[in-house]
Amino acid sequence: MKISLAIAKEAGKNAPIVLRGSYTENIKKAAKMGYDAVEIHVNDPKTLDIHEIQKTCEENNITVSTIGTGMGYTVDGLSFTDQDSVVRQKAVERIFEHIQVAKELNAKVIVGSMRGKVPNTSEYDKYEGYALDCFKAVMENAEKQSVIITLEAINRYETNFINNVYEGLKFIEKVGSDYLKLHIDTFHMNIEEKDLIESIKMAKATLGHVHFADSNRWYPGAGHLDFEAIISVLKEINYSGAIAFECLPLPTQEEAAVKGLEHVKQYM
Ligand code: LER
Ligand code: MN
Repeated sequence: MKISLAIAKEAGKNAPIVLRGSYTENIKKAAKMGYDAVEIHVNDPKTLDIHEIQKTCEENNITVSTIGTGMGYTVDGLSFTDQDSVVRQKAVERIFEHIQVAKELNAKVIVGSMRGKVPNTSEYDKYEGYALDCFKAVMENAEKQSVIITLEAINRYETNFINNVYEGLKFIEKVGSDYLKLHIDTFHMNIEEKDLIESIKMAKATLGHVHFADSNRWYPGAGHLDFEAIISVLKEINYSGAIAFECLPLPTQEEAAVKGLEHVKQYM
């Protein structure tokens, strides 16, 4: 399991992105701290200097685990459940662009916030259908490019659509692509799962990506989650993907990155 760190050029004060600023500077910083990988959060992937990122990664012996796409929703309002088919199409096209970049960086693409919300639960099937159509288009493209897409289960205060492992697995089954994997986030799981450990066992081979943040969304070790037990069950199910720290940059960006890694490393 590789340990990765969420980075972005710019992110909101309350966004769970640890290092903010120049991608290449933060890739170097993460490598120096001892991280194996970075998770690049970006709104428009066309703005990334792929060649520079590849070069910096090679020179610093670090990789890109994942591309975080949530800003497509939080900044540009693009989602797979939008009432407007033009917006849904734009959301799909944005993910196509992320897939292109991910292929070059040998990374996976996260679909979290961009799956959207169900605005009217009495029409749940209609909105789920919109999302299914979008995912099917995305997976056709991802399969051609051999890029894995990860669907993140997100807590009820951010979306009412796919909140837990069970719902994620059911949806992935409906899409029916081996390139679509489940993505868990310990912060969301602490709100939604009856038992984190049992839910990770349920995800098993379908698990494709993991976000670590503690119960308060600070770095691992700053809250009350049992990361020893979580890492132990990830090993038990033979999870071989990345664990990316997606947490608040508190008390400072550097302290969150260093202390979180120190806490988790003792259980690896
Ligand atoms: C994205 O990975 C996530 O966990 C969301 O809660 C972002 O706010
Ligand atoms: Mn997350």
